Amino acid sequence: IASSALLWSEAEQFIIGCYAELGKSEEEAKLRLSEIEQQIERDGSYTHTYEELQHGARLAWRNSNRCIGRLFWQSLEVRDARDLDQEDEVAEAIFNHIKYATNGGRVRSTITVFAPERPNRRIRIWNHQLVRYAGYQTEQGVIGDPASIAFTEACTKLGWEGKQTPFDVLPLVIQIDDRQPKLYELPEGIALEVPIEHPELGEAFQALQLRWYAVPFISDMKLEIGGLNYTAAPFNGWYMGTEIGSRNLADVNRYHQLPKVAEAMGLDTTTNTSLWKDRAMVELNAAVIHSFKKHGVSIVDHHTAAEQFMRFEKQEEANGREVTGRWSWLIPPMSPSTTSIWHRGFKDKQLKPTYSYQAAAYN
Ligand code: HEM
Ligand code: NRG
Repeated sequence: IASSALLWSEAEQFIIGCYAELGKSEEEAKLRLSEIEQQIERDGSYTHTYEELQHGARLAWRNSNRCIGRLFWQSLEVRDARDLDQEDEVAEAIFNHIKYATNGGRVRSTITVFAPERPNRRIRIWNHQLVRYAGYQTEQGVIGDPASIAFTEACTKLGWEGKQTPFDVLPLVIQIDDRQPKLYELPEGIALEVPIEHPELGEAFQALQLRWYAVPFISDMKLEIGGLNYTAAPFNGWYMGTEIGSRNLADVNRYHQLPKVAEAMGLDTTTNTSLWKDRAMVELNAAVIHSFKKHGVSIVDHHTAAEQFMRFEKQEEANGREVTGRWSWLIPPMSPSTTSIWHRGFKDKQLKPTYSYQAAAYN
C-alpha cells in the first residue's frame, strides 16, 4: 500500500507537468489521473500512453544534469518496445535500434523503451553500452578497454570467447527476470566503426592503429517516469570528440595513448615542461574529429557543443525553466576554460523524469 501511494504521487506529479507542457487542458489531466488511480488500485501499477512515454523520455534527457547535448532534447526518437517479453525479441529490437540510430553515420538520437519493472517482470541489458570493446586481463597486461574487464569476464563465464584484439566488439547480454541471461553476437556490420587517422601526422600516427565505434548507446541506465522504472531503455545521441580523444583513448586507465601519440609527434616526453601530454591530446582530438568527418559520422567538437548548451540555457529560460546541471561533468575534459560553461555555475538539482544509475546486473 505504501508503494502504491508513492507510485500514485509520482504519477500525479508527472501527469500534471507533462500534460501542461503538451498543451492539454487541466480537465484532460484530471480524467487521465482518475484512470491511472483506478489502474493502480486494480493492478498495483499503470501503463503510460505512447505520448506520455515519449515526452517522459525527452524530459529525462532535458533533466540530465551531466549532459552537454541537451539542446536537442525535443528531437529524441522514442521507440516503444514495451510489449516484448522474450530475449530474442529484445535482442532484435536492439539490433534495429542500432541500425536506425546509426543511419549510415547520420546519427539519430534514439531511445528504445522496454517493459517497466513489475513484481514479476524485470528486463536488464547487462552491457554498459550496446557497442563497446572487450578488455582482457592477461599476464602481459590488459588487452583492449580496461573499463570492460568485469563485463568481459561475465561474458566469458557465459561461454563467450573474444579474439583478444584491442578492439573486439562485445556481445549483447539480455536477462529477463531470473532466467539465465542470453548472449548475442552483434550481427556482422551493424556496429559502425571509424579508423582514426591524423590529417597531417601521416604514417607515424596511422601506425597506432586506433579506431572507435561511431555511436555511444548507453544501455545500463534506468529511466524513471511518473514512478515507473524502465530498467531497460537504451539511448544514444552522437559523440562529442573529447569523450574519445581526451578520455577513452587518453586516460591512463583506458587506452593510455598519449605517450604513443607524443612519440609519433617527436615530442620530448622526458620533461613535463614540453607540455607533451597537452600537445598530444590536442592532436589526438584533431584526429578523432577529422576521421569521423571523413567517414561521414556525426560528431560534435567541444566548442560547438558548449555553444549549443548555451542556446539550450537561453531556450529554457525563455520557457520559464531554470537549467540544472553538474558543472564538473558539463565542462569538457580539454581546454575547458575556453568554453563559457567554465565561467558559470549551475544548480545540481535532480528533476524527474530521470535517467539514473542502477547496480550492474552481473556479479
Ligand atoms: C552525458 C554529450 C545525447 C543523456 C553526456 C556527456 C556528454 C554528452 C559529453 C558526458 C559523458 C562523459 O563524460 O562520460 C551528448 C551529445 C549528445 C547527447 C553530444 C548528442 C545528441 C544524449 C541523449 C541522452 C543523453 C540522447 C538521453 C536521451 C545523457 C546522460 C548523461 C549524459 C544521462 C550522463 C551519463 C553518465 O552519468 O554516465 N552527454 N549527449 N545524452 N548524457 Fe548526453
Ligand atoms: N563518455 C561515454 C559516453 C557517455 C555518454 N555520451 C554521449 N551520450 N554522447 C563514452 O563512450 O565515451 N549520448 O547519448 O550521445
